[in-house]
Amino acid sequence: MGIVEKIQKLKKEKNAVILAHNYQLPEVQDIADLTGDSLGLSVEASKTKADVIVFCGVHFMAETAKILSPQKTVLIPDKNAGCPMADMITAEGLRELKKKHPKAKVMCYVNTSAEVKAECDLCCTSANAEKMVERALKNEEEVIFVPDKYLAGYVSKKLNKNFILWDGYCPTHVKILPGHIQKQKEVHPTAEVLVHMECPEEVVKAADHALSTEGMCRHVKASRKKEFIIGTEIGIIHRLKNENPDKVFVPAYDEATCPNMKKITLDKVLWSLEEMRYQIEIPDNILQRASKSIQKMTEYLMD
Ligand code: CIZ
Ligand code: SF4
Repeated sequence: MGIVEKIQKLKKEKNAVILAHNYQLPEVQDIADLTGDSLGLSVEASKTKADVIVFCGVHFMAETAKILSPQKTVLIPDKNAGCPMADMITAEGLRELKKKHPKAKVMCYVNTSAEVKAECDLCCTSANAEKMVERALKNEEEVIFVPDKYLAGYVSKKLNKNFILWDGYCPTHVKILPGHIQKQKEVHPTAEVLVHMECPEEVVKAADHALSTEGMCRHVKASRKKEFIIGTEIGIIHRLKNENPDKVFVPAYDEATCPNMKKITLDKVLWSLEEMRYQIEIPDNILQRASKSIQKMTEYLMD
């Protein structure tokens, strides 16, 4: 039996669902039941009757799945697949910042640990950050927005609202430079340029649209354009090509890869199901408080 068949067989035996983030290796995306962004995947998995969730992504994403499905066993196939951006802020560090701004409301990007989420009033994703600020925080005098200074800067500029920032960023997205985009535009003059909001401001300026990963997938499907320059982790191009076989995708910079996302391999997915490891455990008091910041977000997004 090949590795894919072994994974499928074990998945059935254990009543598991396999989730793959948009940045995962192509072969991992191909064996997943669902591909998407961290919140979308966690929400969908929580609606299933599966006993086990295998999260092919980084640690904070598997934690988010656990927060939304505390009854299920959540596995991450490599315990060292972390997110350097999420690791740039600790609960302790955030508590210090909150002490300096005791009246401020605190919003965290989903790219944070459960411990950090537990210190926040609200959570957001890149797909909904702008909407969240408009709906929940517009009239607040002081807002702390952590940890991504570029996502916060993007929303700040769009809505003309100041935030108290944290010096966090994604090491993969800062590799993409305006010069890379310029170069690709010269080779592909009719292509539309889509970049992630985690990119620095000069890169966003050089693009036609700044979007989340799900925003990119939706935009491309609806667009009449045939060619796209993609400024985010290159793993997403596999999904974009699958969903839009008639369109052409060019990475803005082909070395924009996230080494942590690439730690998940088919071998590790199989091992994870065989050994039921590594299980995500979150202390109950942290889980409850982190869950509140996610619940609040969901409430604000209801129309
Ligand atoms: O929340 C996610 O999945 C991330 C980190 C990015 C995105 O834009 O989907
Ligand atoms: Fe974290 Fe950046 Fe990797 Fe996403 S691409 S998991 S933000 S380091």
